[in-house]
Amino acid sequence: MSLENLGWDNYFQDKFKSYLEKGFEAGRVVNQHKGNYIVYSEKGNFSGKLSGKFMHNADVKKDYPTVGDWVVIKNINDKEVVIHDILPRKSYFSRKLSISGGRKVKNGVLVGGYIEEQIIGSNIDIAFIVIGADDNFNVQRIERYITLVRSSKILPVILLNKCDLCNDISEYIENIKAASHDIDIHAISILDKINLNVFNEYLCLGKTLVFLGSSGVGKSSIINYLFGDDMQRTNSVSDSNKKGKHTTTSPRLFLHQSGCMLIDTPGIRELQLWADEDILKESFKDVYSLTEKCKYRDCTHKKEPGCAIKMAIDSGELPIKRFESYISQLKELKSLKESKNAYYSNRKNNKKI
Ligand SMILES: Nc1nc2c(ncn2[C@@H]2O[C@H](COP(=O)(O)OP(=O)(O)O)[C@@H](O)[C@H]2O)c(=O)[nH]1
Ligand SMILES: [Mg+2]
Ligand SMILES: [Zn+2]
Repeated sequence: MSLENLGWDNYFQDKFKSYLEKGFEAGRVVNQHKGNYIVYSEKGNFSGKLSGKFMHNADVKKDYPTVGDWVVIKNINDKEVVIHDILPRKSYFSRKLSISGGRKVKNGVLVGGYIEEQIIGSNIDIAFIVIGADDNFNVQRIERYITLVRSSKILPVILLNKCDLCNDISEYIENIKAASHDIDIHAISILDKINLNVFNEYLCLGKTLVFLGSSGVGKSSIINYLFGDDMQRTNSVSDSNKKGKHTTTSPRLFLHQSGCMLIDTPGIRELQLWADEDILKESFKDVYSLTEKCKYRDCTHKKEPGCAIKMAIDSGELPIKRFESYISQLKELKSLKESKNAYYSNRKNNKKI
């Protein structure tokens, strides 16, 4: 297995230079569970543990290796490696993890308590936001995933799965389009094998793709389909049920025969955003550009004269639900900013993140 097949490129080569001189090797984390890592390198698959120095310096969750990370390793034997460092992440996405301690829901936003940034995956090129064309369909959730992916500088692509369940998908597509604008949308059905050749254009050598979405939308079914009978051979550490199919308990990276890597994630029950509010200029470009047309710079879009938002809602140009999503995410991200300040200042050694 060459490093290029695992997604290695000039960026990582450059970051790795000083380690190479010291005799270290590079590997990619494909799975982790309670301090045990599975690492792929040119020499094969290894079980990895963190070095003592690494653990001493690590402070918050974000400092620890995550699925997709390139790590600096040394072999101890033909099965085990020690992980000494993480190469800087090219991209990663995280969610806010609320750790108990006085947290409560205020105006629909979780506030208070101790928070942490939890990285779900790193060094990713494309994120598939998977949605089911069924009762679980929820535009607000799609809007949250879009903000999350956009703020990670990863290319979002929307997959509307389970199209076999409805006769007319145009309404679904329209609702998604109003929330996603220029993002590519593909309607598919894994069950009835509809439109599954869309994957061909995304499965490219060295690229890392992640599947996101609520539990039950079909992420693992898509991965099972893409691997066909190769699943067992391709990833011997995969969780499997009795039928030999893979199920998901934690994010996990799989090597696909096309030379790309796929990360399956378990459904995120509580998708709390971790992003800067500026990202809404991208994920809510339509709403944001309207706010710039309001007569007053500090318009609250409630009853000011010359409010472009109000006019757009009245004329039907801007769905009120879309505006409400924008306001709710803005509120959430502003409140996150305050908690983040406390989070950063509490860090051991005041390390820079
Ligand atoms: N009707 C229909 N059901 C599907 C389709 N794809 C997946 N499912 C079903 O949806 C359920 C959840 O699928 P799974 O892949 O485990 O979802 P995940 O939680 O997102 O990984 C399973 O019972 C699948 O058989 C589809 O295209 N159409
Ligand atoms: Mg799954
Ligand atoms: Zn206004």
